[in-house]
Amino acid sequence: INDGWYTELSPMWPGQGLSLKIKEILYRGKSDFQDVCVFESESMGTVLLLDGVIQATDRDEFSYQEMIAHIPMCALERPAKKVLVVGGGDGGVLRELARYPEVAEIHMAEIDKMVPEVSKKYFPEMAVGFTDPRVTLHICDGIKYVEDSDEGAYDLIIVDSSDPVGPAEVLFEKPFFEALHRAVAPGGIVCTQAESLWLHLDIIKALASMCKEVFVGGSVSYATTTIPTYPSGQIGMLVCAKARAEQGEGGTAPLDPRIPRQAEPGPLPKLGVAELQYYSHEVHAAAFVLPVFAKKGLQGC
Ligand code: AAT
Repeated sequence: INDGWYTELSPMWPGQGLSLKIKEILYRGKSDFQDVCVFESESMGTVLLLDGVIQATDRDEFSYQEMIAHIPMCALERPAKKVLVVGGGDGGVLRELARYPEVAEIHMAEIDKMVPEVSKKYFPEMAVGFTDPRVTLHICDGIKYVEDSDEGAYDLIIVDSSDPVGPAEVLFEKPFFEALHRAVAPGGIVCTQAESLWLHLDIIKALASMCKEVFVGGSVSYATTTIPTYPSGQIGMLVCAKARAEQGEGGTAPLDPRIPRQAEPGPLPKLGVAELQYYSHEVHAAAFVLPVFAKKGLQGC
């Protein structure tokens, strides 16, 4: 924070840093896990930082939150009934899941209780997700929560995690993915935040190969979205489908997540959830089409 400007610096994107002009700092605190800061920016609305890294801004959060929720939800063959969100303490992904009437239970495992508290105060449009009666919030380490879950307990698990420096480091390692694979039902999906093609092709490649080792008989695909306030303006997710239980013909073919199978979800006036702003079935299919350098870079993993 310098001369009224904030610059996002991290060893994960050396030599570059997005700058935003600050109107007013609204909150600065230190939780047991990270520095938490909220400021009003001149161009992007209210901004949430964890350890100095942008997690969400009013202006563009819908891109990431809609895509990480609706791509897997719409790719599933049957509507999800039980969903787990790991991380995601701002509530934005919960808001997106709330759009689906078929969902019966939404569990969240967020490590830091300060994130939902701050979000409820400064980001009402994201935190509205917490007011859905189907949501249960557990404050605990995501890996512990997933390891303690019953086998096949969830139709979908969304890992809305911060970058692999700090408390989220474990969420990028193999033991966590083995636990996720166990906790998701056959034919279900695990969808995790998977960083930027421009900056982290090596991380994505390693993550995708590891997921392929874990999701034997299933499928692993990278989907991309644009978002101006994440590093290099782009982020993606790995969509990992668990092999289906054998059920006769076609039962063993892995799910192709590029095909949307469930209807686009609508608004939810009761909770104050507006129309979708980014996701559509057209955008869903296009998200899996990668530029040549990325397709080449991820080949064979
Ligand atoms: N939807 C906003 C985007 C995020 S939030 C990431 C969340 O993951 C944070 O609330 C953080 O407290 C939580 N978190 C970190 N580690 C763990 C853990 N081990 N268990 C559970 N929750 C955890 C992601 C932004 C991506 C930024 C891209 N540069």
